[in-house]
Amino acid sequence: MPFATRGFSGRRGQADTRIPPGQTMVEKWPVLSAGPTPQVKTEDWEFTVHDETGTDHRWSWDELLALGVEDITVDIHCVTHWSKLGMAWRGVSLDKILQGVTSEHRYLMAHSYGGYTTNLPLEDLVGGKAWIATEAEGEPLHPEHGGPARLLVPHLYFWKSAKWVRGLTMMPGNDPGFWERYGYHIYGDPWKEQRYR
Ligand SMILES: Nc1nc2c(c(=O)[nH]1)N[C@H]1C(S)=C(S)[C@@H](COP(=O)(O)O)O[C@H]1N2
Ligand SMILES: [Mo]
Repeated sequence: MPFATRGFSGRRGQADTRIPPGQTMVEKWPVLSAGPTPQVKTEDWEFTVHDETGTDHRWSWDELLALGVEDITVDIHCVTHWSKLGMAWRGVSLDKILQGVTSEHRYLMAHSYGGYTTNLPLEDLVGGKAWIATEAEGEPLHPEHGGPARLLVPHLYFWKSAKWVRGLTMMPGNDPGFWERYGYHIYGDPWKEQRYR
């Protein structure tokens, strides 16, 4: 092969199995926000889970971190066709948040400071698949990337990873969130190219 060294084709071969169809790898991390960046201080930050009994489960910043943080290395895939591989994150597993919540409902709406919403099935937030991320690439999450805390649901397109997340509401049905109402796919599996409806 005159146009590719063995090293190049080897690297590409490895990356191909990690890049979903229609995606292109990026090195720099783009910022995509539908509105202005909310400025939320950790001392004011609060995370709330609302269930159908009317009970609110609340965590302050310190209470969140006291649940235990873990390091996660994952690939992220944006519906606008970029993927960033091997990102180092730190955060609290949503298993730790949701284990204390009893609900008959099987869907959730994630709510953000600033008003963004996105819907998710409960089964996609438990089982070691989703986190409240507080750090990325070795630094506290920058405000433009959702700091102080955002959802991290790397097996779905990145619009499901709500920045500036402030809570979850249990829902009986799979109601659409912000982008889903504008025609984004209700679920968003990057491996099935579930971009739009
Ligand atoms: N609150 C909030 N969360 C959001 C968004 C947003 O506009 N507001 N954009 C989503 C989209 S479409 C993407 S691709 C990612 C972008 O995250 P980044 O800016 O850290 O790359 O955040 C998602 N979460
Ligand atoms: Mo996106």
